[in-house]
This record gives sequence, C-alpha cells and structure tokens, in this order.
Amino acid sequence: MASSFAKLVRSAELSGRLQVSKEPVENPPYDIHKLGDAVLRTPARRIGKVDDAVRELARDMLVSMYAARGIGLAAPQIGVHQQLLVIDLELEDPASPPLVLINPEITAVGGSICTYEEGCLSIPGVYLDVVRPSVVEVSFRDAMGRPKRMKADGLMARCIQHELDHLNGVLFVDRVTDGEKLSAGLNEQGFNPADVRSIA
Ligand code: K1U
Ligand code: ZN
Repeated sequence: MASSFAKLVRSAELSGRLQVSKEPVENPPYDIHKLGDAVLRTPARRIGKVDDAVRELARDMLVSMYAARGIGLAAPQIGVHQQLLVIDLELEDPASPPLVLINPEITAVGGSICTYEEGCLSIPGVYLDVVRPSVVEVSFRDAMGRPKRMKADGLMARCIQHELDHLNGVLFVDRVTDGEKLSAGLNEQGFNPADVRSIA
C-alpha cells in the first residue's frame, strides 16, 4: 500500500506540478552538452503521448538544472531530441513550482523589442546582450498532457524564447549582434567562435 507521503506526492503531481527538490545534487542524472557539440544543433521532435516516461525525463531535467544552478533547461541540452523544456525563476523558493512545457509554440509576440544579457548552461561563463520581444504568448502541454496557454513578460518571456530556440537548434550566441564582444567572450571561456551560426 502506498505511504501517505507517496499519496501526497501523487496528488500534487496530478495537478501538473512535478515534485523535485531544488537542492543542488553532486551527481545529476544528465550532463549538459556544450557549444560545439552537434546534439545542440539537432531540432527536437514533438512529443506524442505525455506519459510517466516523459514526466520522469522532466524530473531528471529539473534535477540536472538545479545542480547546474540554471533557471531553464531544454531537452536537446542533455542530448534528448524531444520538445520538452523546464523553467524555474524561483530557485530560492522551495514552495514555488517549476514550469514544464511540452511541445511549446510561441503564438504571439508583443511589448517592445528589448536588450538583455543572457547566459546559457551550454556556454558557461559567457554572458552577452541579445535583442528579443519583451512579451510572448505560448501554447504548450503541461506535465499531465493538458493543453495550456500563458502570456509572459520580463525574465520569463526571455527564458521561454531562449529555451524554445534550443528546441530548434538555435543558441543565444547566434543572435548576438556585437561580433567583437562575442568572439572575445567565447575565446576567454575556451569556446570556438566558428561554432556560432549567426542569425543576428
Ligand atoms: O537554457 C539555458 O542554458 C539556461 C539559461 C537560461 C537563461 C538565462 C538567462 C537568460 C535567458 C535564459 C540559464 O539558466 S544560464 C544561468 C543564469 O543566467 C542564471 C542562473 C541563476 C539565476 C539567474 C540567472
Ligand atoms: Zn541555453
């Protein structure tokens, strides 16, 4: 018979909120691939059925993201070519649930075009300005497979666009317009500027 704790976890997860500790672990389930690795350039496929295996993958991605102290992670970054991403802007708040977005699509952009310094767990140590719309609307399925829509601004809008790019094999450095800062930042951290596929 399931323990009362297991029942509590199960009932919380039925609401679509995956229960994962935010404490960074030393040996996360997945390593994160780095710039220059071809897996980051392979577009992800849509997920058919949202089942326990997909939820297990999302949980493992969250554990790997918290271990790397990131606020987002897309499945291609761990070498899995499925349209799945996780986001948590509240790393210090254990009660705030992370977001799990399956088959996300941006349905509208708005607000203003704004500049913000981005980082990426696949390009550690490199932080550079990127220009993107300040507001997005996104449709997706949650961890229970239910269709959802949300409107986001600020850091959430930024993070959604950054993670969605990962699903299409696009990296934030591809969008950087300042070529000199880009080369300097990449060289300093031991990355090869030739691995950038500029769309800026
Ligand atoms: O996709 C990723 O590589 C995660 C990335 C998300 C992101 C950061 C900044 C702007 C857009 C998208 C990161 O989490 S990099 C780490 C980072 O910037 C950060 C970590 C903790 C708190 C705040 C920022
Ligand atoms: Zn990234």
